[in-house]
Amino acid sequence: MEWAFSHASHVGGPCCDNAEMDAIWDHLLLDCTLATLTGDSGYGLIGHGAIGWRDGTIEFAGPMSALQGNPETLAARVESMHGALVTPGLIDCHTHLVFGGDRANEFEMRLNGANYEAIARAGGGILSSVSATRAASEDELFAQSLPRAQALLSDGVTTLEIKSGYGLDLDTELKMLRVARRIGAKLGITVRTTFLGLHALPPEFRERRDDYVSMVCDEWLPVVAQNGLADAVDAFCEGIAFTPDEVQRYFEAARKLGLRVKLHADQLSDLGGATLAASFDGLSADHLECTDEAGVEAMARAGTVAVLLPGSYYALCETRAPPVSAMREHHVPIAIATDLNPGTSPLRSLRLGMSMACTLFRLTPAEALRGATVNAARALGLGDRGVLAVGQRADVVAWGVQKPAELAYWIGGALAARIFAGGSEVHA
Ligand code: DI6
Ligand code: FE
Repeated sequence: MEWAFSHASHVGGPCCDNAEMDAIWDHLLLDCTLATLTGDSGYGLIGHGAIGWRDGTIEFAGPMSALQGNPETLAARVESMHGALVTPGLIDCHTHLVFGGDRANEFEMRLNGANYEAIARAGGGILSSVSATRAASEDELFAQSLPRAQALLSDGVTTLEIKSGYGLDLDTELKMLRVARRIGAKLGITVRTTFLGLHALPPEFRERRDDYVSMVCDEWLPVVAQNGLADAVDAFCEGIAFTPDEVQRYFEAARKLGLRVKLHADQLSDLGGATLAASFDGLSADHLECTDEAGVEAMARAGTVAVLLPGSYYALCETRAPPVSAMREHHVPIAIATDLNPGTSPLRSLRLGMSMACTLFRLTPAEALRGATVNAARALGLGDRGVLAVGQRADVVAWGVQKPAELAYWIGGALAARIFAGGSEVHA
């Protein structure tokens, strides 16, 4: 088949403008190397591909040879990508990027011999971020957090999850969730919010654990739900945080309100967190360094996604990697996220997280890309994104590389050339 379209345009360059004609799509990208991520494994690669969308929804994703008619006339904007790799927008399904201050001092302390749990027990750690987050006004918190979201966006993230959990009083928790939503609106990307009420015991409840857990379950959760400020709930189940029994109470309260659950599970010790999350049909269990095979099997049965967080493993100089072979064997979907937080994972690039997942956890580059797209969408309960297919949201990234393995291969830097969210071009 012969076409009369010109190859004179280049990525980022001019394109033809058919706005006055009755083009069928808003935007059509030609000569793409499409990594569709459709199918059960691999990249779902289509060479010499094209992708077109209208009103924010993909209406064509396939080989150029399957386009009907002269491609130049099919959309209001038609551009050649000259073979560039095109993927779904990346999805960072676990972040804590709204917080006040930083904890670079603790990074220094750890490298001078202190350990993460000891710093936390001495009142530093999460509680030091709680003080800074409470002290910041809503506008200050927004101003401090926005550049972190922009950093993720600038290398291809078009959907991200943000947790509360550095407030630990109701007003500050709500402030964090509002700031998270505001970031999504400002950047034109999707922000999903998660209420992390059980993150650490606030200092004012040091002698009253049960009172704190009751208050979160019986008073705060209903307010968060009524205000529509959270898409899911999460807890930190760990020796330095909350017990499985406390988490169970909290999950029961969430379930009554119709909120899905996620869990920080088995990061530093095996408290059976993976099994607990699975028993509540959890969207995901995250970390999982210490999870045993029974936990992996429980996740497989429940369809709970394993979210691996190599940034915290790296920054804490951990040595026990999550049980990736067992996850593969039991067909547990694996997602990758940054865990962007001030204490254990100040990681501002999901693509760097994919690289770390390959080198530290031995994922293949295809598993890493699936982990930052299709499986990450599932970890957020989103069925409308994560693959390039007709009917999906037009969250689309064109990269300055041609081979999908390059996304995890290049360590750091920014490779995204063009970023579209819901069909509109978004810039960092
Ligand atoms: N996510 C968390 O919530 C904790 N660890 C993790 O990976 C604590 C984060 C922090 O120290 O602020
Ligand atoms: Fe986390």
